[in-house]
Amino acid sequence: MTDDQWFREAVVYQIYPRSFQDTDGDGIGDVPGIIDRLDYLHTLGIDVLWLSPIYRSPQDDNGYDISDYEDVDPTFGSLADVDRLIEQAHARGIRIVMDLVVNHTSDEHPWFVESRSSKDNPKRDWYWWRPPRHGHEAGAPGAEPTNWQSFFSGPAWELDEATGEYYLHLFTRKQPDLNWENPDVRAAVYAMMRWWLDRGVDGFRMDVINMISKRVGPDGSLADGRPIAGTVLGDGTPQFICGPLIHEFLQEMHREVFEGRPQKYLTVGEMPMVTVDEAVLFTDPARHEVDMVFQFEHVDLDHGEHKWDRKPLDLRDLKASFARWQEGLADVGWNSLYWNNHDQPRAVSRFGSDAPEHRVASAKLLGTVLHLHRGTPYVYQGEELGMTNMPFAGPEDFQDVESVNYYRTAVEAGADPEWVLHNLRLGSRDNARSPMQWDASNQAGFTTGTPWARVNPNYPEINAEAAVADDGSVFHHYRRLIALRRSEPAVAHGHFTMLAPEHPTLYAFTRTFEGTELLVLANFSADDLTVTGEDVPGLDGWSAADLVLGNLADDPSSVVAPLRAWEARILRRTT
Ligand code: TEU
Repeated sequence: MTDDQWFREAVVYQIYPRSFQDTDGDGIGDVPGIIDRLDYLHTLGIDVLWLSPIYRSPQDDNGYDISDYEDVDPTFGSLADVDRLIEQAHARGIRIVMDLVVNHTSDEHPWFVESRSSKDNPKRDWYWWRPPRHGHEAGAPGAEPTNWQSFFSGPAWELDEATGEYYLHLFTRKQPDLNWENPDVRAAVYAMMRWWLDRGVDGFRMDVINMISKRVGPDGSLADGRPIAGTVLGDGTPQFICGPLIHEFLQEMHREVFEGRPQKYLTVGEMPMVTVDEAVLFTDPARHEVDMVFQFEHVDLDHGEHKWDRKPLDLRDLKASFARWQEGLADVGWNSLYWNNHDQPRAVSRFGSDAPEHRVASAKLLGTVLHLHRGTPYVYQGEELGMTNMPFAGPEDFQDVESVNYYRTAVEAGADPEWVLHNLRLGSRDNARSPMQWDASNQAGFTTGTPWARVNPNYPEINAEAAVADDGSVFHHYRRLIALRRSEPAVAHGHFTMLAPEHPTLYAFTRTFEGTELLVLANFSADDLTVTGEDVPGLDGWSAADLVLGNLADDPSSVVAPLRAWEARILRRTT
């Protein structure tokens, strides 16, 4: 491995600053809070911190709507705090990766304020402005320039009354899309990125970066849209997912921002709907685009007709998806690995079991399976504690703009409110955003004030202080998984082979590297599972003594002993 591939051996920890640690009592997490918790993160053993946005923002989408890229929002602290964070993280060997949100800005960003001020403003073309649809009056139903639906409900176009034109917003109306075809926009973004690198950050997680190149024109199909009971909007995604100039833009970004610097930075592109074939192109080191992408296939498998319509997950589909990505990026490119982030419900409640008797084992099993795939694993704050989904009572418990909009539009369109609520409980992003549970004290040690989002009432039991003190906790299992990655090169570099793809509850695979073979066996169920030589060819060549890490208190007596409820084993042998 060359130095510029260091990210392959790294484990990244995602912080959602708003919910991580508050220090000033305003109920919102802040940068000094992150600094206070660096020792905890160092104990866990992670290499990189990715911070969700802390830039100046009206917080319409919790900071993914940025009004000043080169300043810190006062709720999170100051630039001086970030400098201190960088310094103190680096002192512990931890790198800092910032969120880069440049598909859109806030509508309060000075660029947009200027752009909307008049049709002939020099920055007019920095965003996507269009007159009403031909033959329609501005503001009339259906007058939007295209029928595209926003990701957060409703049309993707908003009328600006003053100039009579519409601007494009794929997300909320307070997140207008930048026009990347304008070279001045690109130059401004690159300059901002260099400014952060000069401050000492170690890379970027790039928000919806595969949407920056668009064909703003054709209507979307109605049938393939993301229907929310009764909507008549269309699916614009074919026009802006991995659009025509996307590779050109990313290569230019690499040249203008990263090339020629003494350090290899980490770049990860968040790419909804990206395919394996596209991901190979994006992550081929020879093409100089990004190191890895966040793809969504595995977290969309339990979606029905649309994101909100959930269906039970079939483990065979999950394995088929992972196997396809492992194989697709085996020779060229690289995978990112995640169960969780700030947009996804909690993994243990979704892919494991949050029933009290299974929570710890299934959370460890999920970590085991994920970290043993080939790719760079991401841990989302609280995942290492087995934090669960929230017990939401009613619609008033939801705060996220996506959830709030969905509830309103779906109920307005005639959907049964109980059904909508049920969908939100399972799928709302608010599940991931409840405050980090540090200890059993008031508000879980997150804040001395009133937390911006409710703390999960299970914090007296599920919290970091208890987990660190308990050698059998999910935390220590994650710590061991990360340590194993350090001591065993097959974890980062081994060749991946999926076994028993058709088995409904067994997740089994091998990793092989320079004479070492790892075998991972995981029981995705609460029933005992007997693994046979048919599932795992050559099973009797393995012995219980090969066990390097299990997830239950007592190790199995033999390798053929049935896997118990949510049991996961990592075995190792040399040939
Ligand atoms: O998310 C992009 C995205 O398309 C989804 O994951 C999404 O936000 C949602 O869950 C769709 O159902 C990124 C950020 O991660 C997210 O927090 C932002 O809201 C969004 O972009 C806009 O910046």
